[in-house]
Amino acid sequence: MTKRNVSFVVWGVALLLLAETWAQSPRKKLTPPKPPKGQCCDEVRSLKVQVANLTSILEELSRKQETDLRNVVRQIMDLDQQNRQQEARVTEAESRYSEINNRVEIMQLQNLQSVTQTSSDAIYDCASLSSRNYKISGVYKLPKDELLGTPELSVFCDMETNGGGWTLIQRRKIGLLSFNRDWKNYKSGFGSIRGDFWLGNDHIVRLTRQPTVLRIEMEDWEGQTRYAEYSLFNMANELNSYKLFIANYSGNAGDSLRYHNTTNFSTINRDNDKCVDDCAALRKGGYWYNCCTDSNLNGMFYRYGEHTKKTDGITWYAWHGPNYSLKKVEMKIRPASFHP
Ligand SMILES: *[C@@H]1O[C@H](CO)[C@@H](O)[C@H](O)[C@H]1NC(C)=O
Ligand SMILES: *[C@@H]1O[C@H](CO)[C@@H](O)[C@H](O)[C@H]1NC(C)=O
Ligand SMILES: *[C@@H]1O[C@H](CO)[C@@H](O)[C@H](O)[C@H]1NC(C)=O
Ligand SMILES: *[C@@H]1O[C@H](CO)[C@@H](O)[C@H](O)[C@H]1NC(C)=O
Ligand SMILES: *[C@@H]1O[C@H](CO)[C@@H](O)[C@H](O)[C@H]1NC(C)=O
Ligand SMILES: [Ca+2]
Repeated sequence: MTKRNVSFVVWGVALLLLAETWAQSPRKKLTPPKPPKGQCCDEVRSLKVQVANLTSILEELSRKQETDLRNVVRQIMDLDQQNRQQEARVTEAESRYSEINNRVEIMQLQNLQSVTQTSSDAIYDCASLSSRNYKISGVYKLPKDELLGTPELSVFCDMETNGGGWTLIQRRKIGLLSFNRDWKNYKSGFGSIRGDFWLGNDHIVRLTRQPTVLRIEMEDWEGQTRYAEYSLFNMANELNSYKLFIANYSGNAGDSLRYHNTTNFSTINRDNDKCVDDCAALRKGGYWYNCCTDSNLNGMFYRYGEHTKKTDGITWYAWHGPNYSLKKVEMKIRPASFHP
């Protein structure tokens, strides 16, 4: 397009020169009929104007080309910057990834070193993780520890409530999982660590070998929350039927575990309660049944509308009586020696 314009201009200039020589020539010997004098000079003037016009068009064109070029350069620079930003984002993601990797490696390293560690150094529970500055609530993997004879265990840590360092041993909130299970199930644990679960009696026994605090948090269907805390919580081993020992209640839910103090654990297939009835079968859970309940945190989950009709629900008598099944429960433990 530009080339054509240039040749147009060249053609115009040639025409102008031709016209000028023709106009300046004193002897007009041209064969075509002579144009009148005025017409000739008008034509030259018009050609001059045209040339000037063409020149200005040409200048404008080159100016336009320059701005076009500048725009292209700017676009390239923009793209380059975007590219650099994207690269920075990738680098950031990579560094985060490697940070997580480092954490995993540290855990593995600690796992390897655990044989030579004293038990106070070991990653033993969520409290030890909290002391090592892991302050985000969520799922953690406790490495196995030869010295303590503990296998690898996934736990959910509450790192926020009242200073954090809590290892969850139970949660009810979704309601799809049955808690009406047998001795073996309660012994090794069941459910999903982010949802509803029982950590397992053997794991709980192991985690409570040192003086331990138990905290129970509850929510009702009206959205209110209450808690009960026992500054001493202990569970005997399987040989002693996972007998419960609790002391020193505090909280605002009322003390509905005291009635279960010093009773053995019962399940649907193991009646260890202090009653002629079979409480585990009546209350449809695994628990430290007396005769039978003042609370039943592993009972049936009932949804809103059904939650006040039965006596085998998730109950805490001191708060809502024997016929009110709670919406949410969490049981969590931490060493009595823990200092946030
Ligand atoms: C100059 O060119 C423009 C268009 O490019 C045209 O509109 C204008 O009439 C021209 N002027 C003369 C004197 O030829
Ligand atoms: C609790 O279990 C132990 C053994 O596991 C047994 O000796 C004891 O009698 C049981 N206590 C009750 C009240 O059933
Ligand atoms: C549970 O029983 C033990 C032993 O009898 C007792 O020392 C403790 O105070 C009791 N706990 C509660 C909350 O009553
Ligand atoms: C009982 O609990 C209170 C406060 O929770 C605490 O100060 C006290 O030391 C506890 N007593 C025992 C024997 O654990
Ligand atoms: C709870 O329900 C049972 C039967 O479903 C009933 O006999 C009892 O009176 C109820 N108790 C309360 C406190 O509502
Ligand atoms: Ca019985």
